[in-house]
Amino acid sequence: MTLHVNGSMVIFFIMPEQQNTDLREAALGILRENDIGRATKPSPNQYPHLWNWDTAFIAIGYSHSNPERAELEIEALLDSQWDNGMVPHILFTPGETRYFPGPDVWQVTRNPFAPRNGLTSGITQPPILAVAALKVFKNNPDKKQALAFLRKCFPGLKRFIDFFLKERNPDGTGLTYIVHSWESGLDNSPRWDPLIQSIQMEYQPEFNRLDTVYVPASQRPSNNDYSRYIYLLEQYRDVDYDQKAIFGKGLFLVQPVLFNCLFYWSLRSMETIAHLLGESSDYFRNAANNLQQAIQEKLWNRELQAYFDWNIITGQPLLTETVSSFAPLFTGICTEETAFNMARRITNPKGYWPVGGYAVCSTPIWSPSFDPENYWRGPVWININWLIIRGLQQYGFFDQAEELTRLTLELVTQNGFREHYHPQTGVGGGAQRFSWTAALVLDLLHDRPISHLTD
Ligand code: 9WN
Repeated sequence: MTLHVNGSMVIFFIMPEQQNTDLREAALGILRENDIGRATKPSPNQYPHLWNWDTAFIAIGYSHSNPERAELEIEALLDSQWDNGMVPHILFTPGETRYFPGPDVWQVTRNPFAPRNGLTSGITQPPILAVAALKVFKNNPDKKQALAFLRKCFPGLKRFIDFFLKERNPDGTGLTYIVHSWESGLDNSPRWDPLIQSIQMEYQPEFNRLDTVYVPASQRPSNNDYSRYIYLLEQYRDVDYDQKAIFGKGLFLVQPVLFNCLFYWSLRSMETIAHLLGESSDYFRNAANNLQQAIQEKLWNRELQAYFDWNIITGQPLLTETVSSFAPLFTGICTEETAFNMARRITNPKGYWPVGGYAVCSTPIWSPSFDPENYWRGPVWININWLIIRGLQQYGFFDQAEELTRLTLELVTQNGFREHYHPQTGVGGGAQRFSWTAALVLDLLHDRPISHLTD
């Protein structure tokens, strides 16, 4: 049995229980290594700031062993919240220059709602913070402290929900949209190719990439795509990050399945949190019910029997199937029949679960865009597996969920805590010593085999 930690290989000849203890210790070591004070960065060099949905996963990881730290992670991220409720996708570490684009490029203080120190990006990321807050509450045996934490972060969590319902709700159903592929969290997914490529740039942005210093360029977006990412940023900066003006530009406007399913899960979590605090939960329950209906009506494609993102610019679905099409499984909002079909597709060796390899591919093997090494275009991601495991459990596919849990833990044990993994060989790619991989391994180890049924 081998365990790779911090790039070096440690050899173990041990029984499974001991193996789990070692993996747990190694995972906690990664989180400690990435500690930057009140919170944890995603990885030592590639991502040296705080990222929105990474922080939520990290808090979940910490919640079993160190509830105070888990609470602090969420509080630190909420400190970056804009006055319009948006929790930005990045909270920058002062003086840190290893990541591009930094605060000098974003220049968010042009917007009256941005924090006055300007140390954030101007866009958001998948809203899973409320889900994390509720899990942190549930996993803390000291309920007095746990309740005080919920009370403290409730206003911020609510304002983050409000942001989507007020600023990003064109249909009035709560089906929210994103304005940049970075907001999706699955930045380089082939789903975005047609949108990114159709952006007509009026000029070529000038910049130096830093994301290929620590990670091979072959695992990162092309220069062509990256120029368009920066072009979008500059276009939004030009309108001072005003939400209406960004919408009006019509450059990248999508209502994604995964993003909306996470939003739905957050609304349900907020319903519970409000209830625990003795507040009215009607607002969240109504919003969740409306969103559930909107996902079914707008994102479900009856003809193809699958969920697809909606491109607001063309008024058409984006008919590129990737792993994110399965998101309704973990929210529990699809029918038993659909869940059965999804489970069959996920376990298909020609699609997402290669024989002798590792599931779940972020883009199916049969797709012309499949690339086993380029991020979000094929590799396995631990946060996605964590969500799929929950989905399989929700619909009673316990054997498949258990097998995916086992494979996921084996993948990390043998290849280290990487950002993502080659689905056929298991070799790690992207950033090294990646925090959410460590955090979600901690959660999987803690809860085996049935972890999320009560949430
Ligand atoms: C841009 C930090 C983030 C994750 C995203 C992942 C990647 C950033 C990048 O890293 O995105 O936000 O520079 O590639 O795609 O999901 O939150 O880990």
